[in-house]
Amino acid sequence: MALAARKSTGSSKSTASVKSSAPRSASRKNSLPTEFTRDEDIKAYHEMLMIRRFEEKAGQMYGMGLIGGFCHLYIGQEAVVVGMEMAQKEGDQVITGYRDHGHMLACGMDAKGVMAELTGRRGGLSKGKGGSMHMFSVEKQFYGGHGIVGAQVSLGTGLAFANHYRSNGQVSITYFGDGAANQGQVYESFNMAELWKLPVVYVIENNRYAMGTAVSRASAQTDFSKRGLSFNIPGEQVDGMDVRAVRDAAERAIQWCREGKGPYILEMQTYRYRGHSMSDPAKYRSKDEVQKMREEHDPIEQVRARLLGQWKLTEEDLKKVDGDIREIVNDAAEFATHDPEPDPSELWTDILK
Ligand SMILES: Cc1ncc(C[n+]2csc(CCOP(=O)(O)OP(=O)(O)O)c2C)c(N)n1
Ligand SMILES: [Mg+2]
Repeated sequence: MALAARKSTGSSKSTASVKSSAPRSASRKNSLPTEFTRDEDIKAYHEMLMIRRFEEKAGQMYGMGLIGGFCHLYIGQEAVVVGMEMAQKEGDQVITGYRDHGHMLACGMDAKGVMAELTGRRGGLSKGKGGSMHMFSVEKQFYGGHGIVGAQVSLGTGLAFANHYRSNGQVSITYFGDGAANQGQVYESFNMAELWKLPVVYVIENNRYAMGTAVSRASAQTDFSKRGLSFNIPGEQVDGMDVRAVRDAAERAIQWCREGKGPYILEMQTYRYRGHSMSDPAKYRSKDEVQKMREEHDPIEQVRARLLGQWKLTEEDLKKVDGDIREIVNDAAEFATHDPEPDPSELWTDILK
């Protein structure tokens, strides 16, 4: 959908004034995000709920001992990846860290393949040899799944370099966390990206914690939209719990990149409801803090309220959507439970010799 056709633009704050030609903040500050159409709200609801139910099921299966190793759930952050995806075009690449199941589902990767990878089965997207943090799909332009904090930032910049070199009009959507934003290679990447005007949107998912460390305890500059200032990279703070604000900001950022103006930073202000990983009891924050976010800012509940109020869908309609999603997730879980493990001979394939 064309940016120009929209009534209003986002509820985000911008530090983009570092460049005279960059989008400016004043007109957007405190303004309402562009309304979704009925179909867009239904799509956003479906996609976010799909991620949530998938993650809940993955959490259960982990508890049952069916998933081993690390498993980082994305519950609470769904609006970020779904809003970004709504502004992308086919061919744009996505790369992220280890909290990656939502990104894969939003890219259109098969739920069965993702779940079977979590359980280490043959039908998993990495043939059961990668697990939660190591899945890729060239077909869907998803480049992982990276366990080394911040590593994907230089790789995502490399994807943008390839786009630039090939003049293919594609944009690299490179996600990383508030903790990763303090990594050195992030700034080497920023420098090169701006110097060579590479088409990369850096999406900083600020969920307020890096493992058990709150942002304020680890970061000298807690406004992550300003992290590109010294490189002249524009940035915005975005309400990452409102899928409409995310899509608005994503459209501005992606358009900026496609026009050849270089990289763009989006700080998505979001929240994870679960612990850092399945082994984290999350004692570094109060139950009230989590409860307040769930009750007042839940990204799915916001869309649900619009579907029932503004779009006059009924509880029955939504139950049906929920039922359809549960069926897809249950099928994926069933497959991931009964698909065989890889043959031992697979230990010697797909490795660098
Ligand atoms: C280079 C490196 N250092 C440390 C770790 C251990 N580690 C794993 S996740 C994490 C926190 C990252 O937090 P953040 O970037 O905010 O992402 P989030 O988990 O909140 O999505 C750390 C320190 C690692 N995996 N890689
Ligand atoms: Mg974090």
